[in-house]
Amino acid sequence: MTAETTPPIATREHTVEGFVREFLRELNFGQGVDLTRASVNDKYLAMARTVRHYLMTRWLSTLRSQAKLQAKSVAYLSAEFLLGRQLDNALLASGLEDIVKEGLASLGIDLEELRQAEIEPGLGNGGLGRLAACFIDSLATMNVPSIGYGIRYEYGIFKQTFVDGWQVEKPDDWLRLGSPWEFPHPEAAVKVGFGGHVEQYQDDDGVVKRRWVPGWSVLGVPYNYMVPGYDAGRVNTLRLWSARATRAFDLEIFNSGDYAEAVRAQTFAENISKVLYPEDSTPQGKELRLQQQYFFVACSIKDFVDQVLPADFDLHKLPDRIVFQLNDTHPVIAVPELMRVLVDEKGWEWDEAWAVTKQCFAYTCHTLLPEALEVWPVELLGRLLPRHLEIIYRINDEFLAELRVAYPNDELRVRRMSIIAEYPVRAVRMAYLATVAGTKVNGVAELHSQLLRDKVLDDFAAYWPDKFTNVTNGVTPRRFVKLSNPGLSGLITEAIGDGWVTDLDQLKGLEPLADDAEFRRRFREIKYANKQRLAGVLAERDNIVVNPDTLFDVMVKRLHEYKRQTLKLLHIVSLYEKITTGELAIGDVTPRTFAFGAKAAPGYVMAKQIIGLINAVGRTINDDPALEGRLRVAFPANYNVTLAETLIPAADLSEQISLAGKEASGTGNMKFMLNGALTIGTDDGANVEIRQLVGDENFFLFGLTEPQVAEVVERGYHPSAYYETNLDLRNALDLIASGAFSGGDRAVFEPIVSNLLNEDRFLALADFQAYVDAQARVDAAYADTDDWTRRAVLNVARGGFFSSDRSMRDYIERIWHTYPVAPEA
Ligand code: 26V
Repeated sequence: MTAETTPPIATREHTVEGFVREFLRELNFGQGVDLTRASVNDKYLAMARTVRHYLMTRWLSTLRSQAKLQAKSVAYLSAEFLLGRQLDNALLASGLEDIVKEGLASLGIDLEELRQAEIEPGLGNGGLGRLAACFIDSLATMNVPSIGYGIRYEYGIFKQTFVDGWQVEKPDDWLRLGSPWEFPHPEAAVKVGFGGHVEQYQDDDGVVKRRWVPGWSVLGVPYNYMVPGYDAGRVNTLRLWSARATRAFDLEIFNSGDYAEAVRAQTFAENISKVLYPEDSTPQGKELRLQQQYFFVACSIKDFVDQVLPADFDLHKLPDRIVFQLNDTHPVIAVPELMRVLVDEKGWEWDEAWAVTKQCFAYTCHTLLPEALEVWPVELLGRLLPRHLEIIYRINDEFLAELRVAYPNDELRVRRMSIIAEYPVRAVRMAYLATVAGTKVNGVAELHSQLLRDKVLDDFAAYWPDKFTNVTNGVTPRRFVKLSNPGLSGLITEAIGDGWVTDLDQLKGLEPLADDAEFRRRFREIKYANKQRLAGVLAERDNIVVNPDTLFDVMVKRLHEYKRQTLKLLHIVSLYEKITTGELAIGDVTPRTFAFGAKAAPGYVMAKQIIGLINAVGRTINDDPALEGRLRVAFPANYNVTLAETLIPAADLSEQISLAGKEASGTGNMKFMLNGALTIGTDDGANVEIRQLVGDENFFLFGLTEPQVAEVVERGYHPSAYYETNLDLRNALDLIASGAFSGGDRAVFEPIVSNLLNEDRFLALADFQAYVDAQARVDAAYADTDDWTRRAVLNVARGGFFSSDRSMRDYIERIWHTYPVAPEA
């Protein structure tokens, strides 16, 4: 279309009056209520839709310029996007905060109340899902053409409640009050097949070919979400798929007259996007999970090829137009799916299709735990996706043939590298498939990438050294500093201007201010106010009382043995034990609030036990008058993005205490640093880089290093030896075993104690003394309040590297080779 014939896009008036008018229109005509009778939810929905309208012009012009320019895009394929609340982010991106506040106030409405009405979309488990959300925020802000593809789970990560201190899960019905941020497009639904068989046939030229005849199919309905960049950049799209029964399903069964069966079939189809799997470390190998993976990936590829690309697009040029980034192995089935589309549907030769396919993918690995590496039994994959299994076999055959040429006398190595595992059952190793198909494979922090190369994927790194690279994770400063810490943001902006929000390296400019007493005083004041704010939230939300005058020592992350919440607990129990026995005078104890936030996978028995123990210890300590309130344990239930936004800015101390070599990166560690907490941590994941940047003197390092861990394990680890020789440790463990925290019942926490004494897979006992010593250094440092603040300022000043904008730049330069494209004015 020429400029003259390009249809106009509506705009909105950026004034208080304009906003009020739009808001009332939404309330009256959208919600169908009068202001005087409107519920909080009515007002929230009307306001959300109004704010959304203000972003629409940018969204439409982004889409328009993308259609016109056909610039190379990133498709971020992820089973999880842990978005957090949308309203604040949309207000920030649209620059409407002040207008909205004033406009609502003029109607007697409190913005804060409406903010609280939003239920966060918790469509992820933890770090991996939140990382995806940070990345799409950065891509939009940096004007990079991109689209996120994922699943619109009807139920996100479960809601955690505590009953007598034990975790009880409740469904997360996040859509119950309606979701104003999504745009459903049922008319654009795509069909996805499952099951059935593969048949052979002759094409018109008499060539023998194979094609898939699915046994059943479902529809994927796209729901679009705006991903607004900060400050007038692009508004990109996140497209989440929801499963529906096909019409054929309904009609067929309706015709057979079995109404109940028709409804059952519908339910069956819709189950696919019903619920997010809450296990984030031990894949259960569940059929429904594989259905989810194939479902969203098949929808996404079809969407991109049939809808996003112009009808006349030459698919041979696909690698110039798209890169599919595989967020862990969850979407890896996209590889055989693209092959199937090109070979079976488009009629390409195998080699031609493979040449294109292997240029279209890149793979990010997010773990090091062997048990977290996804493997799909051939039996299951063949039953659900028979054609894909054939394709995987052929990819593997050709790969192994290539290897036999490269390593003619090393059949052992060839077998090791096979995409198909033979033991304990024949199964497809998804990480290997991703590595074979991807142009690049990256880990998420320096140490992690190195361990991937040296251990997990060593054979592949030897064969393709250039394929492997590192991109250290990052977090979005918009949500995790600007929005969640307005006090600190204001102070920073006052000192160095507001460029840091999109160029976080500018925080460097704060460094000299670490030596400015007045700056430190104000910094401290802000931290104190954040603690007060948190205290208010915890009182209201969880009925938990905390004292802002104590050191806030915070550990928030999924509950997992490798992350070692028990190590922190042993420190707390040890302190308590010493106080009760009189070894330590209460007056000598640094007043601390030990905060935890953690969900355990519902089937992870040990993790749930640990939650029970943390709460039991907390109850005992919080109720013991002898402690004079100097020690408190605060474990608010249902830690989520929203709570993180008040917890992290209030922290003094960030606990990053995983066993070295186990935490791929961590991203909470970065959020704490940027909010002025000091880290106590092991040499693991991104902690390594944090410490390098902030300097040893501003980081409390402890514990075995990864090579030391490997050596200890190699020699044979005996946790009981630590129990025998370390009196403090023994006393702490004995106190737990005695039933002191379980009303005298010794059986309750026996499994935890005996696990630590006999197995202790993650060497908590080996690191106990080093950890306690590091905590003593924390106490000493904290005693000098002003110097602590100086170090906290340095943490902020040196944290710029951890912006997800920088991560995106790294992906763009080293993996994607895409370019920014600003939307049309
Ligand atoms: C695995 C599985 C297994 C099957 C069931 C569902 C499910 C869901 C998620 C996962 C992912 C586990 C890997 C993961 O979350 N890794 C984390 O990624 C963060 C971002 O890179 C990183 O900071 C954390 O260190 C890493 O543990």
